[in-house]
Amino acid sequence: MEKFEKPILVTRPFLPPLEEYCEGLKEIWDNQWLTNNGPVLQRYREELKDYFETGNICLFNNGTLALQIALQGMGITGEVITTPFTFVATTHALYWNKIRPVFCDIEPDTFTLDPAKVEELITPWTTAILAVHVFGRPCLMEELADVAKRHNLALIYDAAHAFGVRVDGRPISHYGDLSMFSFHATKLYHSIEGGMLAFKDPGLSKTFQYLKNFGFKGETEVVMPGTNAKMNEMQALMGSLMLKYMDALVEKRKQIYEIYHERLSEVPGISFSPEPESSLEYNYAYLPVQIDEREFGMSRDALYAKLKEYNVFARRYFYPLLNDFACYRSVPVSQPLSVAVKVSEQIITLPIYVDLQEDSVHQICDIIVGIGKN
Ligand code: T4K
Repeated sequence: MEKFEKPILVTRPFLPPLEEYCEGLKEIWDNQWLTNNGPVLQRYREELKDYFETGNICLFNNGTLALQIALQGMGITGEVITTPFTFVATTHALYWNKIRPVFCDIEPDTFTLDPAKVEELITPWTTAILAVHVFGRPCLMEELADVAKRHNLALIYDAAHAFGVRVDGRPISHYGDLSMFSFHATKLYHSIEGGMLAFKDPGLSKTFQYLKNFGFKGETEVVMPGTNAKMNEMQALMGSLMLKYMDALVEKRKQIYEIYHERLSEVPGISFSPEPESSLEYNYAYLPVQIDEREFGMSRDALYAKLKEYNVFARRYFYPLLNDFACYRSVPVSQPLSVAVKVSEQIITLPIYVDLQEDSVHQICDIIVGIGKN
């Protein structure tokens, strides 16, 4: 088991050829237009409309602000049922809108909200479900839509990890009332930093435009107390260039996933989520595996620490659960979060990125198998 000479991180951003970005920068220099709905952003928005097969999209400078603005613009208040197994920004977006998060357990295959348990938590104050397609695996969308419909709740998806995912031949954003995508550098698709909302109700478009630009309508009228959440031209340029590489990026990630799967799925104590079904075009955004301490012979935390000795920097996404963070510890939890607790204690996300060489993936697998045996 050989130690890596240089650190292997959980992810590295893909970057298009520098010449392509420089070429695009020339245009931005010529335009002398850097942000505030510039021409590169306008063109990029059209490209994304095609990609997402909808006109109802809005771009932002990051995913967190996009989600905050989504909740504000949709008028969500009171209580929202959400998952504790996600990145902390999901719940922060609720909190910034003075909405009470109600943490609900997840189901064990996709690590997404358990629809039956969501239903148990509905109160007269519930206005929405905020579910997360964690690691890019779709939530149980049909069941969640059914619960939302029967109780007249908005169904909002944090699709930060789900760029490029399609279900039954349609972009994942076509499900639910609204989806938020993150284009952060650590995502398989990025615009350096960036975010996007895709939504059903075209009436929301204007509201989101106002909210991300200080509430301005024209030059002299401010119609609501907005914030500044605009995407700039350099971000839009990166996003636009990245789009044409998407298919190749997903294909490469799939190959990496397959090596890990082949090498590790039979190892006692290591489990993968079920293989994506044929109706799902998956993006291989992350590589989560669960470690059963008893069978593997070592806890997830011990493996995580041991891997570092070999210069492999896996991550424990998502541990701790959000309700265990100091700022959310006082939020009452009225349901045992048993599945979420178990997954959060067992999960480890292994390195996956386009520049990761196949030899390196094999080396990581050799290390893991070797560690498990000792
Ligand atoms: N909802 C969900 C479900 C999310 O996962 C996120 C973000 C959001 C909402 C909010 O969206 P944004 O507002 O971010 O658009 C990272 C990302 O910062 C965060 O965007 C992401 N989720 C989260 C899952 O991961 P950290 O604290 O783990 O990032 P960091 O700096 O430790 O980077 C991770 C690895 O990537 C490191 O090994 C270093 C490497 N890296 C990172 C950057 C930024 C690079 O090699 N190059 C880079 O440029 O949060």
